[in-house]
Amino acid sequence: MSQADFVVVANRLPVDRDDDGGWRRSPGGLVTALEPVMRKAEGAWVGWAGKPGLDLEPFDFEGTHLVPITLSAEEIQNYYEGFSNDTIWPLYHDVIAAPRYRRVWWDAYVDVNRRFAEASADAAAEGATVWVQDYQLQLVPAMLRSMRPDLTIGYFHHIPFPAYGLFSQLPWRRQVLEGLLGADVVGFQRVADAGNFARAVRRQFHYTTKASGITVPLEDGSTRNALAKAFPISIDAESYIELAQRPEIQARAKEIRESLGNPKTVMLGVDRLDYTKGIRHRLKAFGELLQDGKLSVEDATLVQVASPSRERVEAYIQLRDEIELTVGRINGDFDTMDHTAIRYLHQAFPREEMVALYLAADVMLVTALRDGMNLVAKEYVASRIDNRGVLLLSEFAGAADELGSAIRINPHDIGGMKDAIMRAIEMPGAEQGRRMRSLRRRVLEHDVSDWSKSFLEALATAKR
Ligand code: GDG
Repeated sequence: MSQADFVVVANRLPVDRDDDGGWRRSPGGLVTALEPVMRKAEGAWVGWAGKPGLDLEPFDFEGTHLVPITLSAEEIQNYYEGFSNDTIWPLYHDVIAAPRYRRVWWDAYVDVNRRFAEASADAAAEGATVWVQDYQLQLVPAMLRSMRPDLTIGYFHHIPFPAYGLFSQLPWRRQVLEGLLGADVVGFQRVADAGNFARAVRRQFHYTTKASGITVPLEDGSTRNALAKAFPISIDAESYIELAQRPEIQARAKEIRESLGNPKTVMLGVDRLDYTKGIRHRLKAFGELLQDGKLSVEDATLVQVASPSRERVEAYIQLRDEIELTVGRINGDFDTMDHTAIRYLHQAFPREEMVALYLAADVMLVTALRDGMNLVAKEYVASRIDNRGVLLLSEFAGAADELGSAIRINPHDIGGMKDAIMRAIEMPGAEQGRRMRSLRRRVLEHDVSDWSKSFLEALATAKR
């Protein structure tokens, strides 16, 4: 079997299977982020193909060697829906929902992580660089290091790393830290995440940390160095600019506004339907503004795209019910024959339509209660080639560290959020332009290729 000098390991392969058995490049944060890197490197990608029990041989797709990992229906339940999405996800997002600690889930997580590590060890050439992605695979770095000490191993954590007081709830906290410390570089979205990780390592193992370096003792009495540092992820900004410049997408943006009855202000939310995104808080603020008579449906419509996500995990089923009840109530109370308060779409759209929505929206609402980065904020900014529009951005999203010219909000403060929405709606064009230009400068200067470049450079340096 051919072996690659560069291997990405992620829970999912970067492709989805059509009903007719063909493959399509999949949408979503991580794939969007890594696609340009992979295209250049001609590397291999190890991941699950997205369907239970699917047992496939490795194959090539658009210049990448894909190595599918088979997961049984039970493993998906325990490793993915259970430990990854019902233990780690809520714990790492500040226990917005209660994490569930189940030993059968942990056992499956260990087994599946080992399978990913073995497949990666097989796919990697002598001395190769392996880049492990995200919280589903926290044990892979150490497993891989023990199988293949010749490899250079990076790990990037796309979601927050919580404060020690929360992290320490995890019954398997030591195993998880040991797993991550197997990497030469452990990358995080925010400086605070890297700090939380280093603190957890100090508290659990009493290892020395200095600047971003962690000294990890080895069995033979020597030490190695692991770097824990922030590498804020970004987007392929050029591709959003290109879409935003297309006349048919601009025409579609106009059409969207017309179909909403041409309200003075179109507000937009785009999220996976997830309790971390603060969708309920956003609806509450908007509903109260209508109730208070500060806004009417002729003034403002909120378009909320809530793309379906993790639909078999209980907390998500419940959240969907709550959101849909709230949307129904607000629309029932305030809609007229010609205008709606909230145009709610529990659907996924093509990227072209997303950019048309970004162009149609005067105000973009990113109200996450906790979010690693939030790429939607950056996509909105990149798409605004007209330098208009206002971004409301939660301070609990990683993007807030970079996008200082957004209107910053605390989504728990409903009163503050209402004021911020009114300020955004009323913001003069000149101020919108000033802020948007500065936001765009940041996103265009630091796009996803800079992100991967800086991570991979740090990795190369760390190994040397
Ligand atoms: C995780 C972290 C971190 C959404 N609906 C549709 C659609 N999307 C696209 C967006 C964006 C992506 O999905 C979502 O990325 P986010 O960053 O906003 O959030 P997560 O999915 O939670 O991603 C996050 C990210 O990883 C990367 O590190 O920023 O903090 O939680 O690109 O546009 N795309 C299309 N149709 C949809 O309906 N085409």
